[in-house]
Amino acid sequence: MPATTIDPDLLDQYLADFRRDGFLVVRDVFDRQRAAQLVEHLHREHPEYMGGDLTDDHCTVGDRRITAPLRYAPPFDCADFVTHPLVDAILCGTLGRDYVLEAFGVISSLPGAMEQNVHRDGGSLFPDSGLDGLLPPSAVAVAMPLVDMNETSGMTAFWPGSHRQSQRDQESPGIAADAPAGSLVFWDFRTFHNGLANKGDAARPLLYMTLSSSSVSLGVVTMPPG
Ligand SMILES: O=C(O)CCC(=O)C(=O)O
Repeated sequence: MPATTIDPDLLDQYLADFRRDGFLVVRDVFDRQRAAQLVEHLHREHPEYMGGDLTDDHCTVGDRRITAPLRYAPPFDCADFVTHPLVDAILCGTLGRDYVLEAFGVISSLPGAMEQNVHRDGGSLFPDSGLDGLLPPSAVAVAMPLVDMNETSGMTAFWPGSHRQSQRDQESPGIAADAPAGSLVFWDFRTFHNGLANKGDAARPLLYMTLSSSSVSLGVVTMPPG
């Protein structure tokens, strides 16, 4: 199991980096065996997301790149990921203590996937006001690469600071996260990013979840007691 104590100074540094850059990579949070076990589960339960014939239950997010929900039940009842103390601490520090889990699933770039369009996942609350860049995030994605993200399998590239900008600076290059299997990658929904090409011969799956601030989640109705 992952370590449960987090150095407060290190956590402050992570939160400062995330607020400044709009993304954060924490390497080697889970051991490689855990990531490999999840890859095995995907091959057995969902070969369609690992290069097999695709069914309807997925969303195409690029050339040979899909995202699909995973049923939160064995073998994908990943409490070690969803409730990991570091994940919780970073989400509490960015979205507030009562953040809401919105989605849980897999993003898979299949062998031969081309580079994905640069995009943001959303998260602009008042797009015409010019104020969005000043606000804290309304939603965050957390991903665990299940295989090494590298030049061959394809990394996720991020445009640091773009969560504060209305447009991306077209001249500046993205920063590619070469995160080993079992790392954690966090990004603010407003941060411009893309998945790079998968030049290898195996799928590159990311286990992921998205979370939102309870103040913007439309999925929860809070009734006053009584
Ligand atoms: O495949 C990746 O590395 C990123 C995927 C992505 O950004 C997305 O699906 O929104």
